[in-house]
Amino acid sequence: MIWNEEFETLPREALEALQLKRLKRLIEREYNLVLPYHKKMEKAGVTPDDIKSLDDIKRLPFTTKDDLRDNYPFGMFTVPLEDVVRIHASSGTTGKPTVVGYTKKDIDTWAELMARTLACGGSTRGDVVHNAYGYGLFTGGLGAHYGAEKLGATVIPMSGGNTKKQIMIMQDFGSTVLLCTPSYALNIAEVIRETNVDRSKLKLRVGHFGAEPWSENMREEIEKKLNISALDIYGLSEVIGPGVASECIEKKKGLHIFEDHFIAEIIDPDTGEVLPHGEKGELVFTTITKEAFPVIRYRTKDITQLIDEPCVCGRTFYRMKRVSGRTDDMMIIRGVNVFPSQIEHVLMSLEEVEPHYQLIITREGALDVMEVQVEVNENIFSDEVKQLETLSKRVEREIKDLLGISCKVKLVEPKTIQRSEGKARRVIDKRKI
Ligand code: DLL
Repeated sequence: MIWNEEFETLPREALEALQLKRLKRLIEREYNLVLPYHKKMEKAGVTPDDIKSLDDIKRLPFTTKDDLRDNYPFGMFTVPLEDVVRIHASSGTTGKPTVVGYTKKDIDTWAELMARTLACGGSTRGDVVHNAYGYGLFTGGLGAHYGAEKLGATVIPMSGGNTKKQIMIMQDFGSTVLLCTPSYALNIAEVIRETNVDRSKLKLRVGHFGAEPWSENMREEIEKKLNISALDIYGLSEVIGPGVASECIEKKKGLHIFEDHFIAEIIDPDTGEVLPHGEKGELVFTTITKEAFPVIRYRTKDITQLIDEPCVCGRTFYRMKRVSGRTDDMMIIRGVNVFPSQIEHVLMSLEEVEPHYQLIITREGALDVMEVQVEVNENIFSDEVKQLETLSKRVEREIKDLLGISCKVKLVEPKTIQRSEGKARRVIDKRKI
């Protein structure tokens, strides 16, 4: 179901004309109102008058997390604080969080984007939306909440955690749509099984999962265990929060970017050069309708590629492939670039192991060592030691075949790896501690 036919199915040419008009207005505002942007543009030798076509976006300087940190907390806002009605922040791994602000109109835009996202899963006002994204400074909870209300659905503001209660509410209130991280969805599925809840008593139909990387295999696992359609949703607080891009239930292959509000580019993370559609690189966003905190060419560090083929759902927006990792997620193990998603891919293709894993990186002497800790399923764990040994050797071999590096595999008992209630922590890099 398409929520906003007028914009979501705009012919490409009209869409690009709209983007250009909005881009020009944005650059004008940033140049005149935000000192850090004025300085950056001055340094790059570009003024608002230089933006004559969409292609001219390449002339504009990038924005990075460091820019936001340098101007902490509100230095890059375009409006005075009295026009800001909401603040969110994303917790950085180190130091101060990244702070973002919204005007009343921004909140409306965001709600519209999340309503569209839910409509991508076929949801309507008749749905009961179980929102298990965390409420608070994180954009997931409130962002999804306002979108579900805008859709006219019935929202249950659960937030994360207390999984047994979540399941009871799902049964009693008849939740039809589940919103949470994919790792938490698996956690919920596991508790449903352990507590012998009759799956047929749940009305769940679809889930919108995001906020962390996940794989096709993990989608299959969630769909099978929860008996729902699992869709990928993407967003980041610096750009708006959830509601930047979403898969449609018709295709489930790539996420439509809401291009009437965001211009996406893919760049080579090393050179900053813009790459042609279809090539893999770092995703960059310019927000062309936000008021309080718009960003110009924000480097997300997320790795993906753009798909410019038409989609069966009728939306004309380009799609992005699922995010395969982040440029700063990449571990260098003995000189080889390794992304957690690659390991996940191997693990999820094996029936004997469960989708709960952690990667522990240490250094022994001058050598990096990666230990893959993964839970085995209950049947296997009670089997003979020899069988476990064979399995761990097999995992090691499959990882070696894919990545060309050796690692240690530690098969652990079911339920030993800490369960996630939000974003899962997959990597513990002890080399950095
Ligand atoms: O995670 C916003 C969000 C909430 C998105 C709920 C989807 C659902 P941040 O906390 O700022 O915002 O984290 C943003 O999370 O740059 C990606 O690295 C990662 N991420 C978000 N969605 C996906 C996804 C929210 N579908 C960062 N696949 C982003 C992979 C994702 N990574």
